[in-house]
Amino acid sequence: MSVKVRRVGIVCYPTYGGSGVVATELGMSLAKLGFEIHFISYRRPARLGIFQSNVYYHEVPNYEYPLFEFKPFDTALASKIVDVCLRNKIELLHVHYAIPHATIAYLVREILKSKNVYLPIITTLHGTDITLVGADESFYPVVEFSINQSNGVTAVSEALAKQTYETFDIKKKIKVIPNFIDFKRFHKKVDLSLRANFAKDDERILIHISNFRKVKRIDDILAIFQIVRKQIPSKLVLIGDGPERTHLNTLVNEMGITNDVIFTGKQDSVEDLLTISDCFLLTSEHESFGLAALEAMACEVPVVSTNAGGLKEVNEDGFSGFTCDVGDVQSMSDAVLKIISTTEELNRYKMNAKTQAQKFDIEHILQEYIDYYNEVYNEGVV
Ligand code: GMT
Repeated sequence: MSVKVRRVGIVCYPTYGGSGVVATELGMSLAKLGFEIHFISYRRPARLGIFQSNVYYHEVPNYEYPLFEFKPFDTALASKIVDVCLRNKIELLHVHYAIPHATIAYLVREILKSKNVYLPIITTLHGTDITLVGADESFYPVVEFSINQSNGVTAVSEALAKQTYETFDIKKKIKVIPNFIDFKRFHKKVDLSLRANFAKDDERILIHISNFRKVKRIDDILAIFQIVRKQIPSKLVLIGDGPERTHLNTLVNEMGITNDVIFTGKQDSVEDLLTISDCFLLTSEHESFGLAALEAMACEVPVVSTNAGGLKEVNEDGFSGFTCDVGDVQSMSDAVLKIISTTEELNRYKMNAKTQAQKFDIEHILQEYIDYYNEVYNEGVV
């Protein structure tokens, strides 16, 4: 008789990165359906919010010892997962981002096997765990081995699955389950009073949200903005923070656009800021999915992005916005101008953006994860 999985352990990065967001939203949504969800991480995941029934959080201790110049975090994480799984009779472990989580999951499964406990593991690949970091020789053999050892493997886009097969010798079938959006949270708000804080009535608002790493090519966003603002009065809102922030501040000063570029820092309610925006920019060199673009589209904000990785699957070229080659600042500027030049066109793209986002409604995608959990669990039952 086939078992329906109910108790799930979820391991993720707790920071603002997209993989942690996906893992947290997934777990919280499953909990609302009656699943018992145990998050295991070194810090409370950013989107976990207030108490919710069926959701538990287990923190990995940060063990100090003078000998440890580099703390053996992986060992502490594995030990914590073993403990949580045994105490709570976890039926399936779902880890997000392969490094080091797929490797830790494999170790945990083998430890439990030695105690005659069955624990299948699913690894979800998110992007740079394959494209940037995973492919680096410092990690390559371990990442390849660990992916192959997982009972189930998912990727957040077709492009990422393809790239994983191209980069590693993968023996497993990778199931593509795209990232999703919860329209209960991400939708256009009615109250637009916030807008006056950023722009005048006759100005358009361009927006970008990320963790400000080089891979996002935010210099290109500034270059696009420089071209656009010469033709249409606009403001650029940059949400987030990260290693590029200081460089971007300097660049904005040098370009003489300080008064028109607003750095808000990290924000929790990005949906409020998206609601008042007219075009979302995502100029990344690599982007396995582009969750931030999907969040923008759900709030009726058209997207101008590169065509890197999975972005073409998320942002339909010519419909919800436009996709252009990486670094092609002129084409991306033309695309923005096409979208924002008249209110009529802008409104059409806004509606299209929402329609496109509806393809990724959590209501459909959640069931794909549930079915896959059950399939993977029952495959390994002897
Ligand atoms: O960007 C990363 O380095 C890792 C990861 C994260 O944790 O934010 O981002 C990736 O996962 C997101 C969620 O699946 C995707 O929406 C992002 O496109 C992807 N980032 C890249 O591929 C650069």
